[in-house]
Amino acid sequence: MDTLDSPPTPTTLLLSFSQIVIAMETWTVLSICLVSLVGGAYTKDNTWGGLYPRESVSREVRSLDGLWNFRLSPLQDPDKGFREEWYSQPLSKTGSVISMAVPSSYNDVTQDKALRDHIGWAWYDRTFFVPTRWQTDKLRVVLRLGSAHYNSIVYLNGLSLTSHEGGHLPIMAEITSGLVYGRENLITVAINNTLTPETIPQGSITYHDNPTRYPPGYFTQSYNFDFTNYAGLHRTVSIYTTPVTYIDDILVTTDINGSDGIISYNITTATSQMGPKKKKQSDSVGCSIKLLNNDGDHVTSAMGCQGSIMVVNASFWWPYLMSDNPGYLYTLEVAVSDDAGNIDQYPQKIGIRTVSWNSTSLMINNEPVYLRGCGKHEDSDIRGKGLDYPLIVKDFSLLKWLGANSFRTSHYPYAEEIMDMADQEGIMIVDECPAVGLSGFDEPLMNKHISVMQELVRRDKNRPSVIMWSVGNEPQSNQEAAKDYFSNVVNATKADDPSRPVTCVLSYDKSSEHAASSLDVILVNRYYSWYSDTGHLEVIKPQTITEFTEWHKLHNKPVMISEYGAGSIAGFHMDPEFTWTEEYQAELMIQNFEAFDELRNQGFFFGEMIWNFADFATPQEYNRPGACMKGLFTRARQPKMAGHLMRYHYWSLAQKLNNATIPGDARRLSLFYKL
Ligand code: BDP
Repeated sequence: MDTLDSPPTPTTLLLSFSQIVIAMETWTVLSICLVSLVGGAYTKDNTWGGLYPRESVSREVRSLDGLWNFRLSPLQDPDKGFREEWYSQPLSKTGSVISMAVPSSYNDVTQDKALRDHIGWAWYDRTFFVPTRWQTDKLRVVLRLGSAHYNSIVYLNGLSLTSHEGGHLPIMAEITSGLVYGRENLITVAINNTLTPETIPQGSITYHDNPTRYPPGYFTQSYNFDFTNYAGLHRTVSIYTTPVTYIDDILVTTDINGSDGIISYNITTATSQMGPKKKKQSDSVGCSIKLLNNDGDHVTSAMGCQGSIMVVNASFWWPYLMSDNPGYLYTLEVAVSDDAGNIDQYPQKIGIRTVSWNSTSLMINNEPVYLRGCGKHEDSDIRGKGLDYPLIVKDFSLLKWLGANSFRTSHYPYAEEIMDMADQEGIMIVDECPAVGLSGFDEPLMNKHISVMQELVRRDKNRPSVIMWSVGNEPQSNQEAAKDYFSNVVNATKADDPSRPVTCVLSYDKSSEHAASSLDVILVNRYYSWYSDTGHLEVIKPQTITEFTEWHKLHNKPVMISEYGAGSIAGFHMDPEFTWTEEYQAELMIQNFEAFDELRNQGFFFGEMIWNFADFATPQEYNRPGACMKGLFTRARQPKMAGHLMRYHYWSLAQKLNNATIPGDARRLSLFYKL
């Protein structure tokens, strides 16, 4: 939802009406400046493709990651930065700044409680150099922020460039004509973490105006999810070049026929209206593609901006432990040229595989799959939700150690660098949008929800790891309005991508649930013996078997459990097991495993995902010690008893269903668990 010509919605947050008017006026002034800067040619650019910045013979990428300058807007004067035009000069000239790591959440990197708990605007800036060569070579330049949570306004050299609503998805804008070449340029980003009933996800601000109990102007934020609402420039920021005529987007779908693969592609090209004109611009653009295998050897080539190619005896993309060579990726080297001599090239990774489903199963390459996975979070010490390469490697190493073959990007889209790993390691992804715990299903919310799904599909559509879209987690879909709402969101998503099943993770009882009928497959979260019948592990088996069998009977669709689990404090032990001990968590899992075995034997149950992969940060509250403790691993990624147990369980399933060999140490561990 990048916009260049509409008022930035974030300024409405936490502002009184008069403040909104001031903010809108500021925007109008900025828009006028912006248009005059580019001679009126600054067009709305919200139709960009989902291509991640990658280098090629025609593209250069420069990272703007590192230490930026940072300051907060005062809680009681949220629009101070706009009023004083902090973006019009280096932030350090507007007041005192601190260094802030990018990418990272800003909350946990200092000792400052006010920063950790901030609600409202935070400001970042830095300078970067752009070579004159880019101008002489007549290149188009694009700025891309992997994500900024939640609302953001981006300024370049003191002028408003673009705004974006929603974290977890990229923000892009062409900056060719706004740059000063051969000199330092200034980028400023204002970010607001306020959630309201109109944002996705939703939250609310409460003004406590009782002067006998609260200080003047006191307000708090709450939201309908348990993870910390971390904020900041969470992912990588970069600028990159393309020629003036460039590859805007590439859509790849694949099919299989016996041992052959079929790759269908559609290349969208565009010519920059802001960029420097190079000789005569032309409408006639030619495309060619070259397919390379994962050793980089040439497989086949074709001409044309759309078409299909056949790969004889293809190496298919298979999930981890379903093949000796899981996650096989080809590279589709796409080239476009116009008759003014511009040539653009982009290397697009692809996997050849199909996803299909019927009333009982989900299939990859026509083989039924059983999902062995976890719900996860982007969450770690110090960094919060900031992208962190060591953590990515560690998490995939642990997933494979577990014998897991999948995870859900609960409860928002994860970084593209994480998705790259999933593609290459053969880890199947249920790709979820940030609609967690939604309620109040009105049309404006629905339209926003549909746009978020469009952004997500645009970003992740070519990823073989993505086997399903999830339009949300635990909406209040017992409300009748949820029926039409979800049918519209699901249908819009299917219109964008008919090749994958669309789901929503449900929590209400099937009798009061209104979203299920529009979904392709049913995913349900259930916490038997934790949130209900606490302490009574003996009820898990009958309750789980009865309930999931009924879901299938009612909807005649494949069903899986997308969350179950118990909190445990690492190192807290009791025998017999007791809530919050490692033993209780492990025993609860064993009871669930027995129920899942029985459900799987009935033929419609296609997966289990425990909640959660690792303990993760939550707001301050009396029922959680600073974290949701349902992890198989601690937040520092060390296994609890539950982690070892899950390793044995998932590898045993992989042996039974995929003929995998259980690692020796995992087998020995089973002795501890009465298995
Ligand atoms: C589920 C939510 C998940 C929570 C979990 C819990 O989907 O985000 O973390 O409950 O309470 O309902 O641990």
